[in-house]
Amino acid sequence: MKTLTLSVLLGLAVAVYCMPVSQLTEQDESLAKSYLKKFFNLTEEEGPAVRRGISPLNKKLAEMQRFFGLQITGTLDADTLAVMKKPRCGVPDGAVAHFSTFGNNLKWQKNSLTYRIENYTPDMSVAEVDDSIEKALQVWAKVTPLRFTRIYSGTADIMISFGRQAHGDFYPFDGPDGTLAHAFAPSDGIGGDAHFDDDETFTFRSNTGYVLFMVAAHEFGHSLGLSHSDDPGALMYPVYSYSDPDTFVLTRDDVKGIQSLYGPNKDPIQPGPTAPPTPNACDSTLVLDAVATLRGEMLFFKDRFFWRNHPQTMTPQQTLITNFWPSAPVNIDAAYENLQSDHVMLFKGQKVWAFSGYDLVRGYPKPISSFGLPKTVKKVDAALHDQQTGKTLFFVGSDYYSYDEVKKNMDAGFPKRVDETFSGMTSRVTAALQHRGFTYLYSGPYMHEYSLSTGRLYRVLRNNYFLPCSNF
Ligand SMILES: [Ca+2]
Ligand SMILES: [Ca+2]
Ligand SMILES: [Ca+2]
Ligand SMILES: [Zn+2]
Ligand SMILES: [Zn+2]
Repeated sequence: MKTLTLSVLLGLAVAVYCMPVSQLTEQDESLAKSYLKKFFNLTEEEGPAVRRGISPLNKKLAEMQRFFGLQITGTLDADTLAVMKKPRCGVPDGAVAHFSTFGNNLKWQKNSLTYRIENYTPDMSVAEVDDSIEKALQVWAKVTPLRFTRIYSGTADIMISFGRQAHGDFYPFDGPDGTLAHAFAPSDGIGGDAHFDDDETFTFRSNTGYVLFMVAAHEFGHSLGLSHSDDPGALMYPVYSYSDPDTFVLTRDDVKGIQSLYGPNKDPIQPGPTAPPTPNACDSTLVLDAVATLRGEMLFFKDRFFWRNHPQTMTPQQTLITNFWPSAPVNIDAAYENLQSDHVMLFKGQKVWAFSGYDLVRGYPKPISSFGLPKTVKKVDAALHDQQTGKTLFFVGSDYYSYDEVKKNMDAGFPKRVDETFSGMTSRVTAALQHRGFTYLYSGPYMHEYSLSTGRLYRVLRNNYFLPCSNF
């Protein structure tokens, strides 16, 4: 880690906020230490502690927090611990960067590579494993001149095996969860090989257990010379997230990474689709899908992602929606926090999902007609929960509805026209939020600040008012 960036980061480490979680235990601290040793090269004897009592541990914590886009405190807080507990790849995280390679131009000096599946997991059929591995290699073959040939005996460039705990290299696995797999950078011998932790439950395509295709596609990125990316949308992000294998596409970050080593695919085949870029808070034309609060934080939804922002710190942290709520929809229409039930509600099409913490509430998803919205309403554009009255407003086109969360029914006299209540709001409301007594209606890249009780418009602001651009 560069010393220059470090001193800047530590300067930011003043405001520490606490999530409503229990105290850190000794177990948490030893978990953090072993995590940093494994993935961020923390060593016990890293020279004398720097002035002002900054220990190597704090330094490594800051490095890890920066990599994952967490608030950089240099101390072990609840958010940091939560990331450390997520299932992930066993390869260490390198320097902070978008796609990165292992350095020294560690790549194969040939485009024709062989692979061999040495053994199988009992979790899946042989045909399913073969198919997952083949498809995972094709992910990379599609965008490069690399071609893969399977062999059934002898030594292949990429030897693929399942094992548990100590399995013949110096990197024993850790039982269920934690590390899912690891792979070695291109070279002779163990180079290029990929090992999967058979204490995990691998699956072909279900979202319970780990999809072997996803884990393998990531590991083969390492087998070909890619290191980890800090782009939370990238395949080479170190934390596992579920994706449907049938619709999976590489992000531009992954494609740029692998093509920096091998160049593009020269075969005259149609270029496959690539994932849209990860939304950027610095994009002044950004139109958010939905905005909501969550226990004092703000959530800004866009595509497969959301940013979390604690108003006191203003350091938005971007993550995949499914990393937080594995059963949640993506590209949502609207969201709000129900303070009465402590649920976060996510809307997509004619369905609504309710989450309590990380968990889907029983009985959800439900149809949006369960709120009493007419069946003709195909989707909700935005939802706003009013803390004062306990009412939730649903914006649909140029109209809005008012739902009473206590009585659990729609208020009479609705729908009303939006501009009847909110002066000047003649365009579609795309997202809505209440904060410190003000009501914010988003429309396109703008945000309108209102008093809900009088309907008076105070200010028109850019989308990034609460979501500051933080490319530094
Ligand atoms: Ca090898
Ligand atoms: Ca494991
Ligand atoms: Ca919306
Ligand atoms: Zn990895
Ligand atoms: Zn291994």
